Amino acid sequence: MLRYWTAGESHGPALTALVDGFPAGLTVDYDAINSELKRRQGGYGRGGRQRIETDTVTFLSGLWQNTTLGSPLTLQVINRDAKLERLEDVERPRPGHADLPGAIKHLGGVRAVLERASARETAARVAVGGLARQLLAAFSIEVGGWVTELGGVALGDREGSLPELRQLRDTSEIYSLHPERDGEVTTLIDRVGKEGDTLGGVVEVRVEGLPIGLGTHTQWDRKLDGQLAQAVMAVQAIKGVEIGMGFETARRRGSEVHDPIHYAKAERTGPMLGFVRPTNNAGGLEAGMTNGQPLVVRAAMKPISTLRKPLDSVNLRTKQAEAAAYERSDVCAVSACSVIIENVVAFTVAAALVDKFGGDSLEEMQARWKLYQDLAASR
Ligand code: EPS
Repeated sequence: MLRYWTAGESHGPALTALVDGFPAGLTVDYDAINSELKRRQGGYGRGGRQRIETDTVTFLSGLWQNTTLGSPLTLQVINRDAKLERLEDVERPRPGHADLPGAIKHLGGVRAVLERASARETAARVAVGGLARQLLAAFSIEVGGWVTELGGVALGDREGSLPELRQLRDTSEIYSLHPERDGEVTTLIDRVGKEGDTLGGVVEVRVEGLPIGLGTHTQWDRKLDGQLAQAVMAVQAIKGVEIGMGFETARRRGSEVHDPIHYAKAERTGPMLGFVRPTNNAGGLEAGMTNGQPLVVRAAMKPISTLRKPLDSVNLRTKQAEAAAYERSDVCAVSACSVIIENVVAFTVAAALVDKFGGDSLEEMQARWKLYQDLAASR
């Protein structure tokens, strides 16, 4: 079983992740992980913290000569703004943040909660995803993510191969597939920021090259759609997750939703084993299993809850009405969110790959992948 946990506070010495069950034999490309970390720090609307940090990954365990050993990996991202010991507590909880429920739950202060609840923690998750996608790449599985909506401005999708779409996205300041509309959105972010407010949006992640049969229909907690929903929903500020046509399926008839099955003999050696589908409303998942089509996951991010023009709150000590606390923050982190969702989806898919093909070594996984493809094609 491939799994991970993270540890670390936003202004503590470092964020770490412990990855367990990663196969032996993968030579790690540090630059590829660091480039995901850098992208996570970017996007229009970020606050002052990103000018302080330069996130890079260090491995503290699990590698020998840059190659995975099959033993637990420890990944570390240093916090330059490691000022936790000097920071004061917060008395006026921010609506929408972990402040109020966390302080009551732990019978303590707000600082103790917000430091861990902070989205800074996602740097560790991106580092782990940056590693996981290297395992996926060894099976020619590719991942890409972008912003499809920001602050109510619908930007939408685009046709094209994943490398083309990623290249296009990288020319956009807000990581969308419509860089020609960046100006419209950055003007909106500037205006809302000046008004002391924040903006959310929708991000989309696509995974291509998946075989039929990752995940399972047999048990609820191993259904891949359920695992993806959990991983994505567990990212800070996410309020909704969709797979494929998602909520829109509820408004349509069955005949307009389900993807017909055709057979094309010429494609029988491809990933679909000849069972081609003219549409992909299922978003690559049927009954908790991949069906050979591209996986499509979307997530809705709420606006950041730290507002420069704060909402009503209550002083936890005096119980008097006061405005919520404001600390340096972002106006909009939807672009960063697209990087985070891309990487948590990559990890979840990599875990399903390890589940199907075994986790001891990359070499064994690749042999079992080939055996499975041959057996499935011979049916
Ligand atoms: C965050 C508050 C801000 C954000 C932070 C998330 O941090 P700071 O208080 O240090 O300015 O910048 O996001 C990051 C640090 C990051 O790297 O993404 C919060 O309260 O969630």
